[in-house]
Amino acid sequence: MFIPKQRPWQSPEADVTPKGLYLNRRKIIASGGALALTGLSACEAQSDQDSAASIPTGSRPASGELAHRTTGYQVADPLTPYPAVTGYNNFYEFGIGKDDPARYASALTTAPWSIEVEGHAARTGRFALEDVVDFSNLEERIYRLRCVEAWSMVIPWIGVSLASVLTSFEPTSDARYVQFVTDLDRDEMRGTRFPVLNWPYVEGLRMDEAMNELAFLAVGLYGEVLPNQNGAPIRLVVPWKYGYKSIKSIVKIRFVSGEPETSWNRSAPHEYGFYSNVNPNRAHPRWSQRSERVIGGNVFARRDTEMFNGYSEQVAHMYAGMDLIENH
Ligand SMILES: Nc1nc2c(c(=O)[nH]1)N[C@H]1C(S)=C(S)[C@@H](COP(=O)(O)O)O[C@H]1N2
Ligand SMILES: [Mo]
Repeated sequence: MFIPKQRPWQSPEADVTPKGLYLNRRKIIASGGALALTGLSACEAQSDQDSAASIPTGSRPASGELAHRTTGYQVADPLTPYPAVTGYNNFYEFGIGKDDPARYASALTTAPWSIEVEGHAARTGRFALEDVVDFSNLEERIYRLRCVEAWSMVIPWIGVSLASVLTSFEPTSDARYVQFVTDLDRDEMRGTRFPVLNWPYVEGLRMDEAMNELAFLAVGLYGEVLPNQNGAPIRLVVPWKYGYKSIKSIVKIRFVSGEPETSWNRSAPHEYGFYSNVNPNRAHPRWSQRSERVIGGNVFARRDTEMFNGYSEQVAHMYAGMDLIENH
């Protein structure tokens, strides 16, 4: 069920609760204790926790811990160690080396941050990130990430379902696809001074894919605010597709009627299709996709790559009857 989001000016506590107390209150609610201390009724606290859609908090931490709840999204494999998750990255806006993002992405200004919403939806315009994501209602999801370069990680993301955010913009029936656009700042993103890709980085999903329960918008990982190299302040996570679909540092969301342009498809269409579902049966023209290198453990650690990265149960139905080699 979708509960329409309250606007900031409809939120009584936005103008009466001092920021410090407010943040503190969120922590207390998240830990499930000591409600009496805040002077709030249990009912108010409950509605904060239970609402399916975002109720903007008007605030988000700049760094450090993010209050969140755990969910059933787990995987059997061990988590990739934090230093690897935040030190071995692809974020070409900061350079093409795996350690360039960790080195240079700190230059990106992530607050204030706004997202422009365009196209076939009732609510369009520019929204502060705090009005798009409810930072008092975050969840953790442990997902596998499979890069098209044949390596993989297991990452504990924190964020909100993509469906909850997209629904809040009230897309119309003409919205058959959604496109996402990364920030482009030539001063802060040193890699964009080189024509490696046609900047800004763009990605897209079919609407049913975007509304799938697994599609996620991350604002954190390992219990903390998302490091810049991982796509701060907000990035997509689509665990059944190759990593490049999980676009970072999103500034624009467009509801469109036709298949939108995507950066890697535009750059090398025979190598990277629109769908980009993880598929061990379709080799990349230059290498096999049968197995993957497991990052963070033994340098020789490998595992077999699974169809849809192991998420067939949740996503295979969306591609029934489609030739997944042709529609790669
Ligand atoms: N804007 C943008 N998003 C991006 C990329 C990029 O270069 N620019 N790289 C993609 C690729 S190839 C991968 S594998 C993942 C890596 O995410 P991580 O560094 O958080 O593990 O981000 C994806 N999102
Ligand atoms: Mo990737």
